[in-house]
Amino acid sequence: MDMPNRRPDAVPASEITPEAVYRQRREFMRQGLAAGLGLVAGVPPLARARELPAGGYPSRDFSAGEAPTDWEDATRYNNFYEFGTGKDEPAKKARRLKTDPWSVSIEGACEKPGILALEDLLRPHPLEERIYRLRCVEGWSMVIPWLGFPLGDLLRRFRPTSQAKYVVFETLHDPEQMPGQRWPVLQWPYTEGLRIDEAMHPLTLIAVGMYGRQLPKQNGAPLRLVVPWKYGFKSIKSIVRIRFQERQPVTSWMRAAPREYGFYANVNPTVDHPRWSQRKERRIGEFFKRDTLMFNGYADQVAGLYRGMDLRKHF
Ligand SMILES: Nc1nc2c(c(=O)[nH]1)N[C@H]1C(S)=C(S)[C@@H](COP(=O)(O)O)O[C@H]1N2
Ligand SMILES: [Mo]
Repeated sequence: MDMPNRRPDAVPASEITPEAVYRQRREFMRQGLAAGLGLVAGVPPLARARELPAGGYPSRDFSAGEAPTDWEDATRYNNFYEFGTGKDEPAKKARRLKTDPWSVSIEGACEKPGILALEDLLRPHPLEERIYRLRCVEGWSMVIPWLGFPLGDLLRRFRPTSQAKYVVFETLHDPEQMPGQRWPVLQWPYTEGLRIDEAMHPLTLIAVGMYGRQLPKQNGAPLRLVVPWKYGFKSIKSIVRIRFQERQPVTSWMRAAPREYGFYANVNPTVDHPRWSQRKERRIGEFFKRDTLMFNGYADQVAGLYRGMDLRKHF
C-alpha cells in the first residue's frame, strides 16, 4: 500500500512495547525533558522524514499529565457494536475486518465531492500525537495518545458551501465482515454527526493511530473520529462516508433511544442520563471514581461553541 506515512504496522514488533514505552515516556515528560517533541527513546520510528525528525511525531498532552491507559485495556475493552455488544467482542471479532483497500466518500454540500482512496485522503496531512481523555456515556473513561490530524483540515479541502451546517459520518456497513450488524441493536450503518463549527474545532481529530502505532481494528481502523469533549459514542469508528448537509442528522443513538441520547452529547456532569448520574466516572485501570468535568475538562476550549444554549434541552 502506497502510504506516505509509513504505517505503524511496518515497524518490527520487536521494536514495540507500547505500554513500557508510554510509561517511560511519561517519566521523561514529568522530568521536563521531552516537552514539545516526541523525541523520546523508545518511540517507534514512524515519522515522515521530510516533515519530522526521524523517530518522532510532535506530541501534545491534553490530559493534564495523566498516564495513558494501559494498551491492553484500551485495546481489549471496547465499544464497537458492529462486532457485538460485549466489551471483549471487538478485540476478538474485528480481525476479519478488511481495512486495505479502503476508501471514503465525501459528499453533499461541498464544491469538491469525491470518493478517495484512504492514501489520497490522508496524504496531505502530517500526523501529530495528542493525548486526550475520552469518556464513555456509561461512566468509564480512558486517556489515549492518538495519532492523527484535525478534522477541519481535511474538511476544508472539499470546500463546504454555506449550506453545510452539519457534517454526517457513517461507518462501513457489511454484515459479512461485521457480524454485529446482523442484529438490529442499532440502525446500520452507525451514523454520527457534528455541527459544522464543532467539526472545524481544532480539538476535533481524525485518528489513524494510537500509542505510536496504527489503530487496532477494534479501535476503529483505518480512520475514526475523536471528539474529546463529547461522550465516546460520538467518536465514530471505521468511517466510509462524510456528508455535508443543511439539516441536523438523526444519529444511530438518537434513533435507538431519543430520550437518552441527544445530538450534542457533550460530557456534562450536571445533566444526568435518564437511567444514571453522570457526575462521576471511573478511569479504566483505577479503583476509585473521580468527578466528571464539564465538557470532559475541555471547557476552556469549547464552552464558547454553546454559549446561550440550554444544555438540558440540547443534551
Ligand atoms: N462504528 C462505531 N463507532 C463507535 C462505536 C460503535 O459501536 N460503532 N462505539 C462508540 C462508543 S460508545 C465509544 S465509548 C467509543 C469507544 O472507543 P474505544 O473502543 O476506542 O475506546 O467508540 C465509539 N465509536
Ligand atoms: Mo460509549
